[in-house]
Amino acid sequence: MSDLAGAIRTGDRRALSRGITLVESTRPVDRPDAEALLDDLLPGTGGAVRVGISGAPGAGKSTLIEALGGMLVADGARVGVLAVDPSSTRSGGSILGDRTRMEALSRNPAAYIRPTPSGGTLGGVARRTREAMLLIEAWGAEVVLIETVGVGQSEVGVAHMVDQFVLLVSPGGGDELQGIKRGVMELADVIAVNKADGDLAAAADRARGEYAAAAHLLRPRHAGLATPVLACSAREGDGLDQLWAAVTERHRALEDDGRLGKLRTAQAQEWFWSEVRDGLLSEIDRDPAAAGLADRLEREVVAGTSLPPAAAREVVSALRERPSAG
Ligand SMILES: Nc1nc2c(ncn2[C@@H]2O[C@H](COP(=O)(O)OP(=O)(O)O)[C@@H](O)[C@H]2O)c(=O)[nH]1
Ligand SMILES: [Mg+2]
Repeated sequence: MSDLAGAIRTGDRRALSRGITLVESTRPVDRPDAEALLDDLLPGTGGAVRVGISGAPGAGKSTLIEALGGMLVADGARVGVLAVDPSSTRSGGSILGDRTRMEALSRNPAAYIRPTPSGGTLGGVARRTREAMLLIEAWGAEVVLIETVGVGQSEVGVAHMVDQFVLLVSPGGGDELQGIKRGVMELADVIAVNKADGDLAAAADRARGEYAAAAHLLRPRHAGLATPVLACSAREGDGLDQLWAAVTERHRALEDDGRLGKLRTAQAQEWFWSEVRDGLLSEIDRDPAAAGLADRLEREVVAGTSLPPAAAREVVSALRERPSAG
């Protein structure tokens, strides 16, 4: 593992790929090696600006990442990209689409692009993404961009592992605004209305005003830091430097007043407890008696014949009392 760690530290992209494949492995036999690798690389992590890019399918996230990533590597930065797409395991199509969309960026030796497979538990996805992010930092990335589809809980999970969360929206006008959940807007550090080009330029400008008015009424993610609402065109490359300036300005402000450190500490704490919860749940899954009991009690809860607290206590007791726990 130390050879692999060394190669990753020197900036070897193939070694990085091998490392991420190892930490993504769901085979229990790979876990000790994965953890040894992470331990080895840990001192070299934490140095990147971690940015989540969220938004509905089609908003232009991949196009934005290709353009923004290209801009950053041209400025001399090393950039890692993780694409968390819950649909990717089903169709395979969207990742293929992203690959071609990010073709120029993926050929650049200063960039590393990796689709993060979904499947398994949400906690599992989060763990793989966080660990991949750490490896990418050890590889030397100054910026990590995480693309997530704005459906379900994946974006909330990603918001809890990044420093800056960018919500990308399309210029659809009022209907669009109503479709975006207030909770998601509250997670955003920066809101960008994309496709501000050609026929859509006027609509994008209108939408920008509407989002700005809506954002004004929400609690900002960080007290005292209002949420900027910008317009951009990922296709034309317009407004991307303003977008990046807004992200880095906020990042620096949080770093300077100590809130970035606190945010990352809170994220590590939260990650720890989610691993504890996942670990306990998988203990239940692995113990046939406990798993059977849990299934039966769940049915009773559904049928209304048992109350959840008592049923849960029974499962925990069964786990505690099994012979192997001795
Ligand atoms: N006009 C215009 N179209 C864009 C822009 N950005 C992305 N698109 C188009 O929107 C579609 C979805 O883009 P994609 O990046 O795959 O969106 P994602 O699903 O959010 O990753 C594609 O057809 C893009 O060419 C933009 O800035 N302007
Ligand atoms: Mg995409």
